[in-house]
Amino acid sequence: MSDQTDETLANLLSEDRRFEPPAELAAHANLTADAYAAAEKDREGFWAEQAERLTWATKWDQVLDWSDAPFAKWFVGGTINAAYNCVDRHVEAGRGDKVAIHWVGEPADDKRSITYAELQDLVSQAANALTDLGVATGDRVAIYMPMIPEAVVAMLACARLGAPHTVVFGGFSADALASRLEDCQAKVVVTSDGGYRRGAPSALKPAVDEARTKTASNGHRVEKVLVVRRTGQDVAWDDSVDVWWHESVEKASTQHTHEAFDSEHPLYVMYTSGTTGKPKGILHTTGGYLTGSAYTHWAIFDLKPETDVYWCTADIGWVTGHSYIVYGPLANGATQVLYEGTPDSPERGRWWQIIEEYGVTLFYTAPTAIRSFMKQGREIPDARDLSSLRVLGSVGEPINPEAYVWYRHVIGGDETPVVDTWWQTETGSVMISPLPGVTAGKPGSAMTPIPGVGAEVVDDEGRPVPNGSGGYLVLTQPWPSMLRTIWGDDERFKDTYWSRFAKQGYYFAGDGAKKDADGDIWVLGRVDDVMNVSGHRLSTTEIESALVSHPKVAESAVVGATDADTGQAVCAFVILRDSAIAEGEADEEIVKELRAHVRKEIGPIATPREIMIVPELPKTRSGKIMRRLLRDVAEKRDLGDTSTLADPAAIEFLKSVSS
Ligand code: 6R9
Repeated sequence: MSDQTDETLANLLSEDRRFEPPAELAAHANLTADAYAAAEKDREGFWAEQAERLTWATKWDQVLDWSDAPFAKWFVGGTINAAYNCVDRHVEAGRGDKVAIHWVGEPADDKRSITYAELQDLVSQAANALTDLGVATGDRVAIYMPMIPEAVVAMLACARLGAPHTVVFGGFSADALASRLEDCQAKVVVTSDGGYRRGAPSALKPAVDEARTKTASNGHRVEKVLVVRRTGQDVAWDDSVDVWWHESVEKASTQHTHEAFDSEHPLYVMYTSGTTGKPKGILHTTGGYLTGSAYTHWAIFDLKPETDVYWCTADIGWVTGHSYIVYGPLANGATQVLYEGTPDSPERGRWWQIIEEYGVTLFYTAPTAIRSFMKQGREIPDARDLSSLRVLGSVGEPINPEAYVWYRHVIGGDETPVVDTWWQTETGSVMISPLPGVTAGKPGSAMTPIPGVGAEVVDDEGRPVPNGSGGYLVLTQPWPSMLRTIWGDDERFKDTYWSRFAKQGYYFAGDGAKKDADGDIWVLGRVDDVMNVSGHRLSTTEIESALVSHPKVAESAVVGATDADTGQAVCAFVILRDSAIAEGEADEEIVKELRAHVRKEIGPIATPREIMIVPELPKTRSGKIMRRLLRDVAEKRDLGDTSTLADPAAIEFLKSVSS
């Protein structure tokens, strides 16, 4: 990729706005510029210092054992309990009355604030109840729940028992659940009767029943299902398996003596989709993972636990919910908002109302959400007082410069730094990000690896590319929160991440990236998102950014479709802003305008062959655009029977393009 057509990146890289950290934030920043050099000089010493922010039962003898690379051991010989670190120790330190979780249910008057002392009781009760159900250290427990406090409690109860959890996103189908239950041989499932979605109860328990039947026919028996009553809807019940939460957990003792586990004891398995085949069970262990999530949450959000109110809008079914709702913030003793619902229910300004009501200071969300708010117009957030905010975070995909600037300007009152955080399920915690009190942010760039992390952009041979060029994003040094393996498949672990640059010993992230003239990193998206048009390499992200920089466009997705003439051709799907729709201009006119706009912004080579105006884009549950489906549409492939598609939004989308 080193010969990437540089002029095609001009749009992104000519973005020259810089945002210095606010003086007040810089003056009191948790992490300062000297941390980079300190970590560079003594990386293991730096990570050992970060591990000191946790409470260990036994201190480690060795920071890192990399002798069996790529199988890492961090804080070797140390013992620790993750749940104790996230809950009990704050109570012991006299902070039991501090709110851990301001839970906001979807029905507007459904809320509950839980202190650390209350959380300690709840987690102890759940640990006792799970023990009664036969869960022992090392057993796997699946969690399939809506965003209710019991989900966090269940995760921490598992951690307390040393029983690795696997949280399966509540929007996944019974089949997806079944394959995960089987892969990790889960003994118990924690679920609820249902959850609320846009004002209506939506069932969860039937999917668990179905998945259980399915796994049984494949020879795996789920022994018990623990069920929270959330919506009160009718559920099928099997007395030999099903147990109500309110009849077990809520009746259990609040006294529970925790045990300390080896630093490398498995904490959880999180399934993530691979490029092909079955999902990969990413394994995270205890001491290193907790060190990484706590350190990064403290450093990147500049967390001041006494005064900040933090809110991450992710679902706990994703890694972001694990590291930045559960483990990082709670290990740091933060106060945070946990929200059950969608951004636009019961009204489009619900998120901003919550920020105003709880005085949220640190906010973490995804570019896809930001772009949908841009689409609705600024009047909605403008109606609320968002002045409490002091750091805004972005995660999940590249953030277009336009979205970054809108986020900072409209949500952040033009004062708050935006931290664009690059990381993956596999990395466990953020690897590349600005530091809010140090970095002069550039819209669209994740900037540099944070202190302690080694990242590079390399060419096909694994050589660092010069500034101004593109290549593959790699991590050059082991880090504490790195995945330890793919559950049950060490070979796939080695093949997927460590074989591409085996000679150098680099971790291959699967993302393309570019270093700008200053050496700052711009993540361009998965390497499979890179198009090749007439021999020119074009990044989908870059063309999407150009489209979104047009005032009529709210969101866009670009794919490369096979083309007889050019190899691949650029096909764009575009969602218009509400204000543009209101003007009523004909689609053909807008398409013409947009083609000219891309040509001007990037160059003729990037001009889309086709632009389709659509009402929605098909997205995965974690908000990533389903590019394979878009490619099928762009290449006019017969999509066959679409009724097996799990996602109703995808089906809606397909209807809109076929009509
Ligand atoms: C945390 C999370 C990982 C993939 C990753 C990359 C994309 C995440 C990004 C970003 C550009 C960022 N990604 N953050 N791309 N800028 N700030 O999302 O984990 O679901 O495993 O996805 O997401 O492509 O490789 P996960």
